[in-house]
Amino acid sequence: MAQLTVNEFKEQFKNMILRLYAEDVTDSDAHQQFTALAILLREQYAPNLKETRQHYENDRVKEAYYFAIEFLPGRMLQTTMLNLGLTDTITTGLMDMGLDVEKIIDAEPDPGLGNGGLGRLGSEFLDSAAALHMALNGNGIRYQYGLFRQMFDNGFQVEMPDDWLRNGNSWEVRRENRACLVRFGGNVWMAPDAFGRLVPHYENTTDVLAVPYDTGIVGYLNHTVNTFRLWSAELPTDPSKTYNLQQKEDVNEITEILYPDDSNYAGRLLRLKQEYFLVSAGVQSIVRHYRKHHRNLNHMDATVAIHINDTHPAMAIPELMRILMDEEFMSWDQAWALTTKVMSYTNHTLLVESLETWPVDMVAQTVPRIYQIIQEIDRRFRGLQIPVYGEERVNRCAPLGDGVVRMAYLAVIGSHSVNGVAKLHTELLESSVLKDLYRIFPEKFNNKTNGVTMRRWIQIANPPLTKLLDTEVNGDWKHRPLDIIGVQSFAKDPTFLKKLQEVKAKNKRSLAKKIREKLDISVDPDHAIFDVQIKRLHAYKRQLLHALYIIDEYQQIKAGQKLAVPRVHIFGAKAAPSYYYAKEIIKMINELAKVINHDPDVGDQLRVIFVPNYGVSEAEEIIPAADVSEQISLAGKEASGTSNMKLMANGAITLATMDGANIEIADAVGQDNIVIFGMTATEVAAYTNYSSQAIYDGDKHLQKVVNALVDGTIPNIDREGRDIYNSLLQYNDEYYVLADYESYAKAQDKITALYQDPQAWYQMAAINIAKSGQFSSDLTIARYGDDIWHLTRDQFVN
Ligand code: F58
Repeated sequence: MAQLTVNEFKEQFKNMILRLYAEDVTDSDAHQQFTALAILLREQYAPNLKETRQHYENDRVKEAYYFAIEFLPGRMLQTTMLNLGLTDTITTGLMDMGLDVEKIIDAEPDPGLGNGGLGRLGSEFLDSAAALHMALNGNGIRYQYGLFRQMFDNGFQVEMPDDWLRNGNSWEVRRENRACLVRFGGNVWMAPDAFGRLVPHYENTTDVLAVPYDTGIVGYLNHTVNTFRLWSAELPTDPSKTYNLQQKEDVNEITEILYPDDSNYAGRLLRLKQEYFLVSAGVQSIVRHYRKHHRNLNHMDATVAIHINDTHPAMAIPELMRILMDEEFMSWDQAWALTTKVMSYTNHTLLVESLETWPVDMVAQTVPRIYQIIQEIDRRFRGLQIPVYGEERVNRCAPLGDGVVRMAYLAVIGSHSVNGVAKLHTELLESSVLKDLYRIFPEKFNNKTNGVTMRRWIQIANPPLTKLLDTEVNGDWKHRPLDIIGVQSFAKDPTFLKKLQEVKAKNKRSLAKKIREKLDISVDPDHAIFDVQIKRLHAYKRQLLHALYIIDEYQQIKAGQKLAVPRVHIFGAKAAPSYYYAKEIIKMINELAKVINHDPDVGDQLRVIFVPNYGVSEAEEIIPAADVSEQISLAGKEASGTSNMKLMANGAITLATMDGANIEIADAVGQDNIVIFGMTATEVAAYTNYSSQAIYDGDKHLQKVVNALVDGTIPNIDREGRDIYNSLLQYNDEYYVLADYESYAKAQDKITALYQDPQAWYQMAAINIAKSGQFSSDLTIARYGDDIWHLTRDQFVN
């Protein structure tokens, strides 16, 4: 691709504004400028997108398709400029024209097509795969409304619709010529066709047109541009059919909204339809593409891998079976052998209540042919395994049981690879959640610890750190994430540590400025510790534990003590709209914030900031400014976590339980460079006689902290305070908050002590940055490619 000069860019940009809006640049607004830029960039990479596709096709490159019910791409302007190597050219050009670059960046809507970590991980993988020349395609749903926009009204979470497509989406290309029909409902029966082959016959089905919208995923400074495909549901275009308004609404509804559930899966018919819609459209288009160059599908596994990200796309297994048998006339055995070679599955949760199940009646009615195939998978699984493993075990782990389809079991049985997302998580899958299937298929199980893309989380989010690393660190950390280890040699160099401290101070000041502008709260970036907990609001993640410590600090101040170091506690968290308890925690923290932030006794010592509408863009502002990374889930509950990795890479010190990937972070940085507290997963599992009341009764200090929930210390939370108090005492504190409190408070005190020695603190920060390379999603995706999908890739990664 020819590189643009600044002048060429300015010329092209002005022309683009003129062509799109019939206006001069000077009259255009930030949104128009963003749109013009996006289209200009798309034109820049279009030839590479075409060539990448042709290369994959002509050279029979194996391609993997990552199916996920959600993705969280984040804004794409900066990543695209970075990956094309155009950041400097474009920012210089825009500034020359007197335009406000930051405003243009902010004009891009942040597509909230996911709930949290799972969706974000999918997008990080797409970015990393393109960087490594790996042929990885994303397949998801083009929700018209993303995850709700969170606002606070009187401290309560209020959910507003996220109409992210209101002004169109400049990155995507609609490809109606690649649309497919997805069949729902009706009746199906098997009968011979004209050639005497047993095939399904359908009547009264509802057919939905799946239209793909493709977005290019640009590889970092290389020529690869992969495809991220989102499907939208529409009425079929068959002119012989007419549809009434209701039918039109029923179809549109399928891709209208993203379910805003973070972990408790909602067993709703519409969700089931979304799942089948995604996999049917996706698998059909893969098969059609493959068929362009092959006479049959017999060796499809040589060039196609399909990845099921959590169980939501698990019907890809029976869907591929359906196509292979009903349309390609393969035998069951041949189709099954091929399907299991093509499919692989990642599990993202240890919460048993989050494992997806669907009532068999619902599945039978919504996707009757798929249900027949699941029944046959179940029948054959039982027939094969009962003689070896006995009826009891096989009953426990068969795809059908208790009147439901158990999606995780279906996914394991129909895949050749099953992975967890952190070492502990994979071990716990093997020993508990999936233990029966692990016994039967041990060879399928493997671990792939999550990772994060340093391009977004360092290069884009943290320019001052990027500059420091560029000038001080040998090697090519931007291409070889492990090279960031070079920072380690400066960990005892006072000049370097001073520079690192300045980087952090700068980022804290810009966050403080934004907090003042947006929330009208002043925080002290120069003296306070910025203590950050950003993740979905869930009881197991224990934002409550963090809040109790803030109450503790507040009580100390009210008792006339002075905090040794001022603190700014920063939260970002959405609660599922139906998750009542989580919303009560939000209300409580907001009211606590109000009291503390306005109490003259507090002065500058303590602030509580609850950043509304936490998402990818908010994370990019908060993470570079964090001193402390709160990763305080009850051990054994968090599959991996990924904010832990983003925060350590930005030099925050992790305050953590031994859960998820925190354990691997602790191993990497060593016990001196992380602050660990609380029970281990093994201790939690063994703690069967837990009494939160006994802990409360035996600890006067803790009593005072917990009582603040109900004694009026925090106004306006009569109901919420009481409910939370009861969850801790009356309902025996399901997530062991009180059990871990003392240890947590001590760990927080340790943070305060460490922070008072800047040299020691920034030495820890330096080690964290140095060791963050191993958590790059470039490395993670390379392992998926090597071990699971068998893709080729650039060797240019450690
Ligand atoms: C998260 N899951 C895990 N689920 O909780 C986290 O530990 C892990 O790091 C991350 O996946 C990536 O592996 C998660 O984000 C969801 O958001 C689902 C969305 C669909 C409904 C069920 C929850």
